[in-house]
Amino acid sequence: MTSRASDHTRRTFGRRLLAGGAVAALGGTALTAPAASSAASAAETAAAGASAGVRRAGKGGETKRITLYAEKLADGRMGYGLEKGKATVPGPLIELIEGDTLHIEFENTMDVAVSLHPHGVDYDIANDGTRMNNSHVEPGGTRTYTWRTHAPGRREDGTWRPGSAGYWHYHDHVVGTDHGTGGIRAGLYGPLVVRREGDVLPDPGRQFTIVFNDMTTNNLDKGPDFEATVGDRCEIIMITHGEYYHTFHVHGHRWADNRTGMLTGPDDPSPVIDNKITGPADSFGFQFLAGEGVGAGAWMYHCHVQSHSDMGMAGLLLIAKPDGTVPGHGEHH
Ligand SMILES: [Cu+2]
Repeated sequence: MTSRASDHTRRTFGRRLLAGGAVAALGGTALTAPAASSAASAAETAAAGASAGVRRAGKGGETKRITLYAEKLADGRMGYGLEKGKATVPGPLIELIEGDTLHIEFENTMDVAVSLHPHGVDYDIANDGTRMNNSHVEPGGTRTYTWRTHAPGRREDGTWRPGSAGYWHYHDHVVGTDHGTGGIRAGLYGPLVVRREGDVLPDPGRQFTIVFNDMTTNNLDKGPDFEATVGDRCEIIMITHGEYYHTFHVHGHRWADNRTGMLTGPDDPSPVIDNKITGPADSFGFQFLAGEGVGAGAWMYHCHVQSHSDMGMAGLLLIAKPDGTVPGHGEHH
């Protein structure tokens, strides 16, 4: 834990987390090599599994460490943050590769008890993050939560054990009630992505977390806008919390309804969709090439329950042309 190697791991990992967590605020520049070529050729490259143009997840098995703070924000919301005073709603994007172990040094800076409860990863009961087993954190207290992940494989009895890879999330389980109803409502939730070795990676700064929480999006009355350039490999991590069922829809883009959101080849039977029903604590994610086959524009995403979108559960994927302009958009913005 105090070795130079793990310090190095911690620093580099922290930067990765920050890059992901700050996504919503970044305009950013296109960092991708294949952005200049046509979107179609980039897709073909990805489909062919060629290394040119796509980055892929490396081998898991690392031990990583982060510090996470639970904080009250000035406006009454509550959030998780990687640095004191910098909590966000949603919380920071945490990314792991199957086989990784994550130790989270967790500090509660609030005046109420709080916790950290993950979905999808492996944790023993001492890391459950609930009051039932005393794995919450009192005001001013600290605790180390440990999450582990594993690759898929055959069990001794011959059955297949799924791996940890997926689009998951974490949240409080203590504030308000023993189910964290008050904490989740106030913003104590965030995205967790576990990749399999070889999974295609999105472009840096192009990961967008969208959380339908009650009748808000990311606890905002109107959904936030996200920015990309045509050809960028973007990733949406979609999570639902609260009291209602929603349908998540994106204009002009589609994804496969499977673990990665991508087809593995021409015979992959996964349905291809552009709209998905989602209820409390569901999560899914997918990647898309911005504007593929349709071009730049202010592409909407929204809940497709009509009264919900009418009440503000909608935002924009602002996909710019290489010159930075978004056709048909700007004058009203
Ligand atoms: Cu809705």
